[in-house]
Amino acid sequence: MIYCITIGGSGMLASAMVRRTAPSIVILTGAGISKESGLETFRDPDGIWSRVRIEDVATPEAFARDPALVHDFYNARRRALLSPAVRPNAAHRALARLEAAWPGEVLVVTQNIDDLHERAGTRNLIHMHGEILKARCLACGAVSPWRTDMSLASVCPECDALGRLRVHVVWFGEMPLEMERIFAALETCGLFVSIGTSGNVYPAAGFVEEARRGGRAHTVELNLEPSQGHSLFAERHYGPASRVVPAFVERILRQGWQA
Ligand code: BV8
Repeated sequence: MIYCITIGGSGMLASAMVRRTAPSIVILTGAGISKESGLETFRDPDGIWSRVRIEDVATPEAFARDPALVHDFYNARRRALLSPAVRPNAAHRALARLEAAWPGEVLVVTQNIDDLHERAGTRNLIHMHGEILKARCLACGAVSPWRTDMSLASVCPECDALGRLRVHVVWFGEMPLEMERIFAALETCGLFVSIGTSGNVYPAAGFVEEARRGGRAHTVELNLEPSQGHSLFAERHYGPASRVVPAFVERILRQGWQA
């Protein structure tokens, strides 16, 4: 089945040539989409896991053992994200354009804890691994905005508990967020696109198989290089996200895709 729409110069939908309501699109992103904005990836040769061990900074056990070390790890990444030089790149902006112009639903599911998708204009967004600019209180459970360094001296903005805050991210061994909503979207989507992820971390790495299981999704990988699960994708394009993603979005808006 071919899905094709034509978009008038005004960006409005000029004439729908789709044979049924426009299919939904699910887009999974990973650290690679933010690399050209100046943020580090994890498993590239110069990535974060080349310098620190997951077991020391990204598990609940690590936080229980040495909360100050874990706070320092995320404080450094939060400061990097808040640097004026770090801004959304052309790939983030292309996904926001796709959401605005596509007549069906577009859902971005990001493994990233940065806010670059929001700052580029994406609205329909799930941070399945949490957000570094939020704090979660272990005393009252509140999740609050947090843009400064966090430590054992930090106070919960909701309940005033001292030293009971953790960064609002999903560590290894913890359940990612909004999984039911994600699986429901994967089951019914017509297009699943994976961008800037090495396909090492589950359950995100298994999403392409979930999308294929629904039977109707066309699956696409856009990455710098083939990921662990590259052979599971029906279509693959490699290169920097800031080049490959805008080109793909313009093609989809112009001529749809061959499922
Ligand atoms: C869970 C924290 C269950 C925040 C992160 C099978 C099923 C389920 C679980 C497992 C399973 N097998 C193993 C597990 C356990 C584990 C896991 O997957 N381990 C791996 C290492 C084997 N999974 C979990 O623990 C998950 N939890 O399953 O819970 C459960 C059940 C019941 C009850 C309770 C729990 C939790 C996983 C989340 C962990 N937290 N981060 C933070 O600090 O950021 S994961 C971490 O990896 C980040 O979130 C990151 O986003 C994620 C994935 O990494 P990528 O984004 O892919 O980044 P990477 O560097 O690897 O790759 C970058 C890619 O970009 C590369 O391919 C590169 O080529 C490309 N690239 C580079 N530059 C560019 C580019 N592409 C385009 N343009 C460029 N310029």
